[in-house]
Amino acid sequence: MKKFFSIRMRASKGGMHISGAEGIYSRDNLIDMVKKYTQRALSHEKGESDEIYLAVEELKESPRRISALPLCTLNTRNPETVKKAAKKILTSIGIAERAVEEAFKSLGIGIAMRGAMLMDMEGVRLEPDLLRGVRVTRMGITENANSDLSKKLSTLGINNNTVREALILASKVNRHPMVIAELCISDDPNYTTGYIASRTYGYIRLPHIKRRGVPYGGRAFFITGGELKELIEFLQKTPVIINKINTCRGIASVEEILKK
Ligand code: WAQ
Ligand code: MG
Repeated sequence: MKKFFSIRMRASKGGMHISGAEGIYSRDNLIDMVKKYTQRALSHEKGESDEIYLAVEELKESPRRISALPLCTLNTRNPETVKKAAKKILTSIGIAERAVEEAFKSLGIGIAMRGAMLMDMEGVRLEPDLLRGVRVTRMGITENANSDLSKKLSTLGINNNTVREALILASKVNRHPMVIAELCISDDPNYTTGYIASRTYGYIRLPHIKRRGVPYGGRAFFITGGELKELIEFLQKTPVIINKINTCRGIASVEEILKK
């Protein structure tokens, strides 16, 4: 069996978080990638990190290979239209309107969680640690899939780490049968595009989900059925690698998305 490694990096400056990233790599690429992650921590636009933590860990099971979710961007113009669109989309797959309300409310009160909230279809919080949430790790993308994705995103003018990494995370999360959908708002005050992801509709980017300058965000996973412990184990531990990219298309309206 070929050996795979998880590399996880987290960097800070004067105690302030600067950058975090991770991936799954074969033995052959390990040393190059450790160098790349170190460079990334040192040359971040937020400044040069003075503390860099790198975890390199051999995976004891071979990564599950999955396809990325298809991607599109919704034509939303402000937080109000995003909420409306999110309600239409999420209620169409069985999530209660009050659960969507609850998710937006919880993500908007400014509590910075390291991980995601887990919500049932009615909006009841289920994560064991309500302050920390559930942190998804051990995901990556193959070199071929990454260059295919970069090409497709470039034609849309959105080829950056933020989009690529969010798509990888969402593709892992929404792979699990207990996950019905995910709602995400970046915690970067200058990054105002969020997304909804689901197996039904794929990864839908939501421009202007928040106003510029808001320094918090978060993630909510809407879940149903099954064993919570097993889901959390999957999200935190099971290695998953994207080896195939789906269609990436430009701007769409809610109506076009719901037609699917
Ligand atoms: N697992 C679970 N939750 C996480 C993780 C993780 N690995 N990483 C971040 N979060 C939570 C945490 O509460 C963060 O505050 C919040 O999500 C936002 O994280 O296509 O950059 O890393 O243009 O700021 C969306 C891209 C970018 C949309 C999302 O999230 C697009 C983003 P951030
Ligand atoms: Mg962030």
